[in-house]
Amino acid sequence: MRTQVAIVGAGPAGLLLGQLLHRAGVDTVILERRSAQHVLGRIRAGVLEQGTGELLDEAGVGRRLHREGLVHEGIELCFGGVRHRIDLRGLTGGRCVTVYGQTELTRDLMDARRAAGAPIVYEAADVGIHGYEGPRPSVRWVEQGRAREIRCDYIAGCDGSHGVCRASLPASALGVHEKLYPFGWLGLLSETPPVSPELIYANHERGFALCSMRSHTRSRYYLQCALDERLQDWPDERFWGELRLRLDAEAARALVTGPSIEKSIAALRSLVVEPMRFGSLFLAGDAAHTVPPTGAKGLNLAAGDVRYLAHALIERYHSGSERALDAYSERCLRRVWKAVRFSWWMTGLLHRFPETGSFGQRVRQAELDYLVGSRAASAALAENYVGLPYED
Ligand code: FAS
Ligand code: PHB
Repeated sequence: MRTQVAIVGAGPAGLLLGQLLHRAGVDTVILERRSAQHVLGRIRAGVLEQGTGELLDEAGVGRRLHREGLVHEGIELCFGGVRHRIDLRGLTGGRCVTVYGQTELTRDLMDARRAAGAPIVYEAADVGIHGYEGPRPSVRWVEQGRAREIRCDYIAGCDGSHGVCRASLPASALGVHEKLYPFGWLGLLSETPPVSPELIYANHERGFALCSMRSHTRSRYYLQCALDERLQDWPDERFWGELRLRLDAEAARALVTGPSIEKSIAALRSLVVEPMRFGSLFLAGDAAHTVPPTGAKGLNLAAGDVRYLAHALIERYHSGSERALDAYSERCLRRVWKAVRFSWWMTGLLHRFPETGSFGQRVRQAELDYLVGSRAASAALAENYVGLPYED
C-alpha cells in the first residue's frame, strides 16, 4: 500500500487533517487503534475558538456547528460570592466562542470521512512508525491478525498524549517541558438545563468550579478535586451539594440537578514537546502538547497545529515548496507556548493552592479584583480566551 500522508490517530486532529487534505486532493490513510464508538464515547472539550470554527468551515464540516452550536459573547468569573462578566465580544472587537462538544465535532468529521470514501482503519493494533528520519517513511500495524504496511511521503502523528509517534522518538531528540498540578477535575455531564446562559468560572476557598454546557438541555460541570479522589466516593448528591457551595447564592438557587450520565476525574498538566517535526514525521495536537482545560485550549490548539500542517502539506503538493513545512514546528510552538502560558495563568488564578497559604489566596483575590476592574486586564483575558490570531 502507498499514500501521500499517513495519519496516526483519529481524534479531532487526525480527522480534521485528513478532511482538509482530502479536499485539496492529497491522499491520506488514517490509522486509529480504538473503535469509532470508543473515540466518540470520550467526553472532553466543549468550547471552540472562532478560528477553530472558521477552520471547520474551510474543511466543509461547519454546518451542524452553526446550526446547533451556542455562540457565547461572554464568560463570568465568580469570586467572593459575586459574579463578574467578561465581555468577550466587546473587548475583542467582535470575536466570540462557540459551545459545541468535541464529541459532536468528531462525529461530523467521521461522517465527512465516510462520505468522502477516504480510507480509515479502526482498531489498528501495534501501530509502528518507521523510516521517518529519511524521505521514505512507512507505518506498520496489525489488522485482523494480518501484518500491514503503508509507505508514504509524510507521517502525521495525531495520536494524542499517550500515542506511539512521540514515544518512538529517541529521548535525546526531544525537549520535554512539563508541569504537573497538585489537583484534578471531577467532571459531571447531566441532561439538565445549564445553571446560567454563559460559562461560570468560580474561585472559592473550597476549590475551583466550572459551570459549562453542551446544549440548552445538557450541562457539564467540573469541581477541583484531590488527585487521589475516587469516583465511588462522589455520588451525584455529593457532587451537586459541593458545587452549590462553590457558586454564588443566585446560581446555587438556580442550579437544576439530575442524574449524571457521565462522571470522570482528569489530572491536570502542562506539557510541550519540542520540536514538533522529525524528518518526515510531524506531531500535531495532544501528541505534542497538553494543557490544563481551564483555558479551553486543548482542542483549539490541536486545530491550530492542523491548520498550519494542512496548509504546509497542500503547498508542498501543489507547488513543490517545502518552505511552510520547514517553518511548521517553530510557527506552531510560538502559538502553543502562548496558549500554554494562558492556560497556566488561568489555572493559577482560579484554583485553590493550599501550599501557598493565606498569602497566596489573598494575592489571587487581588488579581481577580484587578482583572474585573481593569478594561486592559479583562481585554488581555478576552483576547486569549477567544483565540490569538494565526501567523499568516
Ligand atoms: P486525542 O487524544 O483526542 O486523539 C488521539 C487519537 O489517537 C485517539 O483516538 C487515540 O485512540 C489514538 N491513538 C493513540 N495511540 C495510538 C496508536 N498507537 N495508534 C493509533 N491510534 C492511536 N480540551 C479542552 O479544550 N477542554 C476540555 O474540557 C478538555 N477536557 C479533556 C479531558 C480529558 C480527560 C482529556 C484527556 C483531554 C481533555 N481536553 C480538553 C483536551 C482534549 O480535548 C484534547 O486537546 C483533544 O482531544 C486533542 O485532540 P487530538 O490531538 O486529536 O488527541
Ligand atoms: C467544557 O465544557 O468541557 C469546558 C469548557 C470550558 C473549559 C473547560 C471545559 O475551560
